[in-house]
Amino acid sequence: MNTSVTTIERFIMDQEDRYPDATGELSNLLYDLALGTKMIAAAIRRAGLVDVLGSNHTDNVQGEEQQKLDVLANDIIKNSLSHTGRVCVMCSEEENEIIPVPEEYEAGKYAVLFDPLDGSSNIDVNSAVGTIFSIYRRISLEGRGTMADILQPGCKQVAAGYVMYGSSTMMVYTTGQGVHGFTLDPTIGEFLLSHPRIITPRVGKYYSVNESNFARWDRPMQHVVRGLHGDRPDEITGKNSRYIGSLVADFHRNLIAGGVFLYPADTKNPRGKLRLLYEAAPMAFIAEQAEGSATDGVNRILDIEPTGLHQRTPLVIGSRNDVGYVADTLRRQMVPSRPAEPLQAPVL
Ligand code: AHM
Ligand code: MG
Repeated sequence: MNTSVTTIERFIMDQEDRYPDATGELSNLLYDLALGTKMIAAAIRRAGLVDVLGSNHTDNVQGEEQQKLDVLANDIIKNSLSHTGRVCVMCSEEENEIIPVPEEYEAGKYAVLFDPLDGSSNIDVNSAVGTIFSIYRRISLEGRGTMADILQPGCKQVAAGYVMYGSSTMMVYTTGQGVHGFTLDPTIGEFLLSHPRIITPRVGKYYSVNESNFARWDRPMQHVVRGLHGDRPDEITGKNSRYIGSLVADFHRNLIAGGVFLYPADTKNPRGKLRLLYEAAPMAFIAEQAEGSATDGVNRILDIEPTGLHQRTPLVIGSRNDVGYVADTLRRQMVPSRPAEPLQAPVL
């Protein structure tokens, strides 16, 4: 048995010790999030049993009404953060408006944005889902936080991370000092350092995209994906396809093994499907810190100035050379003098 392990708490504290001016608030905030996500992990573990344990399909063993897991996860994260005095405002993919911390609690210096349970449609089939979070320093000067504290470009994030509830539960985060991964040891209930300083391969093995949207993409995007299939060996070596439909799981696999994830705009989602603030920006911060990159096809994701809480964006993210291939190819294919290729069914 290995008796020398690094808990997430010790790791966060050790990192902070390197900064003499650090007050410890960000460290504690990360630890609050780690605690909240452990509660979500515990709820997910029992998800398949809820109907078995509930007495009448609506009540659980304590007689409380069952909540949908994404609502439960949302409440857990809010409750983990609101009373701490470290946060002035929150905002969640599950809620329409910003969530200022309640008046009875002190307002702190951070704004926290989160997607409490991303990919929740996968829960029913026991596939991986995740929580994504993003932290900004407040820019308002006093009181409860405001919309301005939330609507900041991704390059201003002070921390971002995700927790993946998969075959094991993992937390991966960055504070701008590299990307570090922790695996939850369920026997002791602690996240232990398992993946220090993650660097994503410059060229990946995988591409990840929902191919059922192929006919809804524009021609440049179809050209790109044909290249990823291996149809244009003069441009790029073909890759292997992997797609779960759960951003955290798709991103995590590509982060570790190398690859590119795409959720482009299509005729059904003309601005893309994924949300800039809760999904694209935090993942882009992690990708860049792991030496990968992220773009909407034209702009670096971290440079986009948000204009709305639930703004969507196309997303191309992962291994740096692969994201570069996609962006360069889109740029070349957009040149109006080049005739568009005839629309063909994909070669699968
Ligand atoms: P959600 O926030 O409603 O869960 O939707 C986001 C999810 C992502 O996890 C995933 O990348 C994407 O939707 C999958 O979409 P699709 O089913 O269209 O491929
Ligand atoms: Mg989501």
